[in-house]
Amino acid sequence: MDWLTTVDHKKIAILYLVAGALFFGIGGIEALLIRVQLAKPMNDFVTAQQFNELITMHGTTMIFLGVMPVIFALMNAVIPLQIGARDVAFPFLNSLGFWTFLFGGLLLNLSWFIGGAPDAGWTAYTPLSSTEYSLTHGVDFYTIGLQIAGLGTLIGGINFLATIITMRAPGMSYMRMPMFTWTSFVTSAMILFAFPAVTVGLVLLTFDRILGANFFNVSAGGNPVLWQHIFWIFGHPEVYILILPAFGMISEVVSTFSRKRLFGYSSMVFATILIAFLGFMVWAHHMFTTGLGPVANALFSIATMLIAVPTGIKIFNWLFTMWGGQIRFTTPNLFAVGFIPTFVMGGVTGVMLASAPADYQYHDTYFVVAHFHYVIVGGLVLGLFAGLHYWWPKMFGRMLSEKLGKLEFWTFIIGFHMTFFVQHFLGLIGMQRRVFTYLPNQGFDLMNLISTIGAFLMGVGVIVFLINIGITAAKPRNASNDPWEDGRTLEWTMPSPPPEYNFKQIPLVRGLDAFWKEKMAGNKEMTPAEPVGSIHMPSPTILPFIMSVGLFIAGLGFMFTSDDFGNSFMNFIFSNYIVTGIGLAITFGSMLVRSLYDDHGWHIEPSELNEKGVKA
Ligand code: HEM
Ligand SMILES: [Cu+2]
Repeated sequence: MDWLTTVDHKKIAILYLVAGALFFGIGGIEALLIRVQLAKPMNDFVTAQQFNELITMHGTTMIFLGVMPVIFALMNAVIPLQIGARDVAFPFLNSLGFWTFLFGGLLLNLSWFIGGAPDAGWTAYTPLSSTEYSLTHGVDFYTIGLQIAGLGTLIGGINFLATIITMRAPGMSYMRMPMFTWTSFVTSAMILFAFPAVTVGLVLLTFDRILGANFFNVSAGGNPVLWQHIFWIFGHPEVYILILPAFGMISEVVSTFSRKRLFGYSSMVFATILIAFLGFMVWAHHMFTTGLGPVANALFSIATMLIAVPTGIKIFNWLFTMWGGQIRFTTPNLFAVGFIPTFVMGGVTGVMLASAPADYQYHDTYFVVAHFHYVIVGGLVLGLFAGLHYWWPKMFGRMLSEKLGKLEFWTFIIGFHMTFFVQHFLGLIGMQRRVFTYLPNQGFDLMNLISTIGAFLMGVGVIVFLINIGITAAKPRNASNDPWEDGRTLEWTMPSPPPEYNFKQIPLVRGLDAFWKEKMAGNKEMTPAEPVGSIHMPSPTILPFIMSVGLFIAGLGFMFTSDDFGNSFMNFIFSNYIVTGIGLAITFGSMLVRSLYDDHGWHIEPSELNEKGVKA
């Protein structure tokens, strides 16, 4: 029960992780079903409609519901510890962000059972996603589910911005912040600017579909290309929202396991900011073939290619960090080292796609599919595995098995390259993306089969990870404060898992890699910046959960307003917005309670400070 009411960032991290694992699993099964269908030509394992639903839900689930929460899980678990804070800036909002995210995701997946799954691709291009071509409620689930989930992401981003700006320990200037905190900070700023765009787009599409508006309807003066602009001005930054935290994780892991400080720290910070800026300037490279004209295409081409510069800076800095270091190939470091060449390959195909004339050839082929899987799976997912293995002992107090970790790494990365490497060539010889089957003897057969086998091998890698987690959970909780022994940042100064108040005394930061600096000075602990005193804690609350349930009900109610249920009572409550109203009343009611009822939290007194600890 306390999981529903918790406002502790460390427990919310675990909630995000569980939710992420759930959706990642669903998205993974969808991927395997897609690959089964494509394993041989003229296959009839699923129908064309089911195939469209599978690719749409796979893409949507993976990007919005699979990897985002795992990123948020690690941000929640690590950032307050890395900056020497007792919590995030707004613990209540932190929990609200999680629950809206979860209920949005559940709503989206409910579409499999009622109303039909979305089928217009994860980009939901109009007019394909209009009521004219998408007849089921699928796209309504998409617009409303993502709206609710996106609210959670936006809340989370704002919270991390406020946390990192205001809650750093004394002495931790911006240029002393660990790299993962930096990239999360920039990611949060990107969320703040990118998510409102998709919010607006989803509202417009919802209005078109449910209230009969005409924003994207050509016959009534609307414009479908408008949707593409709105989607990608969010969508391209979104891919950097995903990759930047992974860059941060790789930086931490590579420097820890090389026993060296990160090479070129300030250039890393600068490159991160530059990538974020350019990330907002290049969205139309997704639209070269829509007829923007040569001037726009050329400018967006060049802007896109420029991103390779700060990205290259990062790659070389990681290599120089390893150069001359005492490298240890632990599981996290294997994933980090495997990440580097894999991500570079994705970057190279990105620059190829950025060339507008070439893109006319590659666009909407498997080449694009290969590109974005190299960056998202080969980049982000490998980064997440590195980060999860690295911080697992801090989050749960137990070390994952290294043996199984290595097995998991090799099956996953071999499976990954088998799956996606051949897709470059499939694209170049003309296999289109998003087609549910293909004719035999076009040269597609063998490579598709290899791709499918590789996908199952990746699945094996994930299962080995789950087994590893299961076995580890049965072991005693005995990880030390600094289980990798070469920890450099503040999170390694405290017990694993940390007590619920994090720091008994807020530490004084005296340089970059604060803990390492103290170790080198011969100190075992940080110097405290304050005397031991009573610690103020926020109270647990069920309100965020209830607010999110309210939004969930309102969303469902709104979606079915014009349906005929063949039952006069059901028709009445839906078409008169009664269900919607009840849902909104629940949400606004809880907001009212929250505003009227003062809750000042509680205190942990110095005498209790040694007993309390979080239970993971
Ligand atoms: C040097 C860096 C990069 C460059 C130059 C680049 C360039 C491009 C271009 C030009 C396209 C459009 C291709 C087309 O539709 O014809 C594209 C698609 C895509 N890229 Fe990248 N990219 C880069 C990095 C990334 C990263 C870091 C990610 C994600 C973490 C990413 C994710 C995607 C996705 C998801 C698509 C496909 C979207 C869709 O149509 O469904 N890219 N990229
Ligand atoms: Cu892009």
